[in-house]
This record gives sequence, C-alpha cells and structure tokens, in this order.
Amino acid sequence: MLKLNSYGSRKLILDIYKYRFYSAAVPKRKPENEASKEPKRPNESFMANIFRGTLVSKQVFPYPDVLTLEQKETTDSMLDPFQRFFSDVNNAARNDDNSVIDDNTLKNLWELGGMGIQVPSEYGGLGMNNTQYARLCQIVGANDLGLGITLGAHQSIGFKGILLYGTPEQKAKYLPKVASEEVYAAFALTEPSSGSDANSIRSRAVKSADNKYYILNGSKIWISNGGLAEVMTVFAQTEQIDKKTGEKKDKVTAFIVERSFGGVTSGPPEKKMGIKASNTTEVYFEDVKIPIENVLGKEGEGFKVAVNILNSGRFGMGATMSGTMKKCIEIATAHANSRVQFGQKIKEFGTIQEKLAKMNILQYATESMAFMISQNMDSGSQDYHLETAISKIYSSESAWHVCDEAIQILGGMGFMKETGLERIMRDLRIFRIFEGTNEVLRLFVALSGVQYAGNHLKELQRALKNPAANLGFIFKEASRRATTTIGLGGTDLSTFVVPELQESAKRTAACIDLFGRTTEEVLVKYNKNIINEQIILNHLANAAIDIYAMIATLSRATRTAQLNLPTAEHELNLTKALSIQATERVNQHLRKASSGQLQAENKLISTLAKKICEQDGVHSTGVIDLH
Ligand code: MYA
Repeated sequence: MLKLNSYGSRKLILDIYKYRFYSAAVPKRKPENEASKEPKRPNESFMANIFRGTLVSKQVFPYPDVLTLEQKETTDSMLDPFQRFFSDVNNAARNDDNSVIDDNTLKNLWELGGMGIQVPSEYGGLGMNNTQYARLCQIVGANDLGLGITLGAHQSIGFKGILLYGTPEQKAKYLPKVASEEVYAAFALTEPSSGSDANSIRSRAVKSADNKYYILNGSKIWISNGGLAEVMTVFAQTEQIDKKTGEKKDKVTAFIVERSFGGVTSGPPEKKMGIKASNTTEVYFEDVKIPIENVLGKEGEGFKVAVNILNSGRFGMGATMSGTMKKCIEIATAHANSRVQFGQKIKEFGTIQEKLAKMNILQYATESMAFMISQNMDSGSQDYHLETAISKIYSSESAWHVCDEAIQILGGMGFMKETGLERIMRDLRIFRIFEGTNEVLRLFVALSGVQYAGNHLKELQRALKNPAANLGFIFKEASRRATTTIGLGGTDLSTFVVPELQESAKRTAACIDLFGRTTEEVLVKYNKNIINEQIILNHLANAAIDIYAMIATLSRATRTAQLNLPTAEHELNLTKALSIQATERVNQHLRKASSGQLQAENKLISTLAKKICEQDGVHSTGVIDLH
C-alpha cells in the first residue's frame, strides 16, 4: 500500500477542495443522510458504490447461496412437475396461434400451484422465496413466454404489492384468492399519456367526505391480464395535504381494486406482435367505489409502491430470459452438430463457434446476475434497485441477440415456424420495452449512481469545512484517490477469486477504478447539467452493466471451481472470455463518456435528429431526386 508523505497529503487535500461545486450537482433529490431523520444505513449495493470508485463486496463475493437443504429439495420437487406441465399439457405454439391459453391448461397451472409460487403457504401458496421462484421462471422462459406473462403479470407485479405492502387484513383477504382460488391479478399503472413517466398518471381518486372510501375515475392501457383480472393493483392521483405547509398537492396512491366493486370494465384483447397467448387490454374505471381499507401502502406514497414492486419483480425477468436463451442455444447446437455444408459439420466453422460461444457467455452472465440478485434479496438486502434494473436490461438484450443468432445458425430453417424460434423472437421483442424501457432504466442506473457519487463528494466537502474533526475520513479519501489515480493500489479482487481467474479479476478491478474516476470527471465537467447529457449517461450505464456481468461471473465461476463441480472448467472459460470482451467495451464506453470529442459528436447527432423530426422523416433525397 502506498504511504503518503505530508506534501502528498496536503496536495491531495487541496485537490479535493476543488470539488466544492459538487454541492450544486444533481439537484432535485434530497442529499442522502442530510434531509431525512432516518438513521444512516450504509448502502450495500455493489453497483451504487462503484460509481464512487469504491468496492463494497458483501453482495457479490462470495457468490450467495441462501437456500437451505429443505428449500433445495422443495425446489427440486417442483422442477419436474413444472417441466411435465410444459411438455404434456401446455402447447406454446397452439397458445400463440389461438392468441389465448385454453381453460384446461390454465386450470392445470393453478392446480400445480404455479400462480401462487411466492405466496406463503398459510395463504395457500407454495411459499417459495425469490431464488426458488427464479428456478421455476427459467422453466417457463424455456417453454412459453406468452404463458409466462400471464403467470408473471399475476404474481411478479399483479399482487406483489399485497405481499410487499399489504396489511395483515389485506393479505388474509386477497392472498388465498390469488394464490389458489383462480382469481387473476393485474398491475395497472400505464396510461395513454403516461408510460415511462410513471409519476404523471391522470387517473384520479377522490376521498369521500366521511373518509370511508375513494371514488376512482380514469383509464389504463396495455394491462397484462387486464381482461382476466378480478383483483388489480391500481395507481391514481389523490389530493394530499402537506402536513407542514397545509398546501394541497396531487400525489399517487396505490389501491387494491376488485372488479366486483362495479365500474371496472376492460377493452377487447389487443392484437400484438408476440406474447399473443397473454391477455392485454385497456381497463376503464368509472366511479369505482374503493373502501379506504384498500389503500395499499400509505396514501400519497403510491409512486414508491409502484417502483418498488417493479424493482422487486425485475430479477424474475432475468431468470426467465436465461431459460429462454438456454432453449435457443439448445436448438442452435442441435443444428450445428448435424448440419453439413462444404463437406463439414457447420460446428467446425469458426464463424459458428464464435456465435455459440458468445451466446453461452451471454446466457451465463444473465443467469449469474439473476441468481446473485435473487439470493441477495432473499438474505434481506434492501439495496438491489440498480442491480435489478441492470439485470432487466442485460437479460432482455442478450436474449434478443441469442435468439437472433440461433435463427442465423439455422439459416432458412430458423425462419420457418416449426423450429419455434420465430415465435420466441416475436415474444422476446416486448421484453426490452415493458417493465421499464431499457432506455429509461439505463438513465435510472446512471443518474442514481451519479447522484450517489455526488452526495459522497458533498459529504467530503462538508468534512473539509472542518478538517480537524474529520481527518480520518479526509485522509482515507485522499489516499484512495492517490493510489487509484497513479495506478497503484486501487481495487483488489485477487483474494476473492480462484487462481485461474486472477487475470480476469485484475481486468475487472481496473475497469472498476476507471469507472469511478470517469464518473467523478464527468460530474466535475458537467456539474448539475449531467442530467441533460443522456448520451454520456448511456455510456456510463453501459460500462456499469458490463462490470456487473464481469463481477457476477467471476464470483459464480469461482464458487463452481471451489466446489470442484463438473462444469468448472467451462464456467472458468466463459468467465475469462467475458472479461476480455467486456473490458474492451467498458474502456470504449468510458473513453466516450469522458472525451471532449464526444461533445461534437453529440451535437451532430442532436442536429440530425432535429432535422429528421422537422421533416417528419428522412431528409437525404438530394441527388437521387435530380433526374
Ligand atoms: S408495468 C409499467 C412499467 N413502467 C415502468 O417501469 C415505468 C418506468 N418509469 C420509472 O420507473 C420512473 O418513472 C423513473 C423515475 C425511473 C423514470 N426504485 O424524480 P424521480 C425514487 C426506487 O427520478 P421520475 C409493465 O410494463 C427516487 O429516488 N426508487 O422520478 C408491465 C425519488 O425518491 P426521493 C425510485 O423522474 C409489463 C422518487 O422516486 C425508483 O418521476 C408486464 C422520484 O424520483 C426506483 N426504481 O421517474 C410484465 N425510481 O424523492 C409482466 C424513482 O426520495 C411481468 N425512485 O429522492 C413479466 C415478468 C417476467 C416473467 C416472469 C414469469 C415467469
């Protein structure tokens, strides 16, 4: 470890003073640890902390393993019946052709307990945790994404709010119905004028004079299970009075709404590109009388309820996508192993090998992330918002790529309906859009991380106002900056991984250090205007996503190797290959995030986009129109 001489320390402290103007950075949100009276709780998110250039390893090393032997046995006992349901009862192609799942199939799924996987057994569910749920999601993802949406919209988000925020009475009343009594649930947030901007919904609920109920009016669109659901988690604006100022303000409140309350109707099923088997409709609310006891969470805190339901459900998509990718890889491999062209099996061609290896790497990283997150959630972690958003982005994009490459490997055959890949591709397209578009989630990851880094620097600024009282903190910070800036010290992952992965660990550590420095550089340069620099934020998010993929695989492969499992060598190789490829991408993104050259490129892009919009389309006919 580098020892600082007194001149070095003084210079670094002066350098740190330059960060004063951070106080203005990233406005809008309250600085952490300052405004709230809640006791300070350290943020344990690995991802949030790398924005500060700090390694917090608790969530990532060693690879978490939370299931007890009994839970493992219960899960194993469910895998078989689940798999059998898909091979013997459900027919994904038929569901897709008919744009509906027949009653008998759904009945079988209910009887299997597949609609109440995470509902505690005292309420009639299977009582599984997130990790167990993720294992079953993989099977669903490998077999039928359309049915997966019926199942996922019901429990990943439909009644998840009751599990997370329900009062004992709400749980007792609704959970038995949605777990085993064939009562479908839905999550009703999106509106015609409010998609990504979830806070701007217009549906409105007005409290009665006697404070006993709310009257809800409004409409929702693209609601999965919208035509089936008898119970819905609905979000609406409600008038709230600020306790301090007495000012009236609209704030979102979450409600449990039953169709039986009256005034709830649904439109016809939407005609969609994919996930056709699932039911998607508009839902209208006309003077729906909601008893006050059906407020979910606190009045006026519905936005938090909504984002937390989504946060807590997103890992399920990662697990589901890992199953889908596995299936695509199996189909592609079967073809590569048997198809002969130019006198050779096509698996012998480097072009095909490159594709298959990349497909497996993406699948491995997706799965490693999903289970790292589910297990952290199961062990009580509260800081998983960035990780689940990353898992959603990575899994939906990887699955799209893997399916596309599987089709490419099969060539003309892949384009034919009978291989099933074209259905999977159509089904997959929506995953990059719903549950938060990947674009919004990238900005969410980057802005949340940058805000966290900015708050840390504000803390430092405060400490520097009274250096004598904060010497320990200041020296620690100065030392960290000195060592990482000159390439000495910095992040060290060597003790966390097996010898075979030392090189990969070094590369990942270097990426983490560069990431922290670049975030800081970007903050210094753009100050509060960073919120307007979406292209730069995207580069930061992309680098963050790849770093998480590297960490999740390093950790998982290490554990596999330590346990000497039969797949160890292959997993180590997947991890090594990922670390080489991801390091290149991370470096490129971070270079782009910090380079001045990018400003000119961004300006050009913005000029182009403005012109395209002004012209309602392309504006380049030029010489082609001359003749
Ligand atoms: S459902 C519809 C999905 N819709 C969305 O996901 C909407 C996306 N939009 C948003 O999330 C928010 O509006 C964004 C923020 C992020 C854009 N976690 O001022 P703010 C806090 C925790 O930044 P906004 C569907 O598609 C923030 O810190 N906290 O807010 C169904 C701040 O707190 P404070 C968060 O600019 C598909 C406050 O909120 C988060 O308005 C069916 C305000 O923040 C967060 N994420 O917007 C799928 N975000 O005031 C079926 C914000 O304290 C399921 N905050 O500083 C399929 C499942 C898979 C299959 C499984 C089956 C097998």
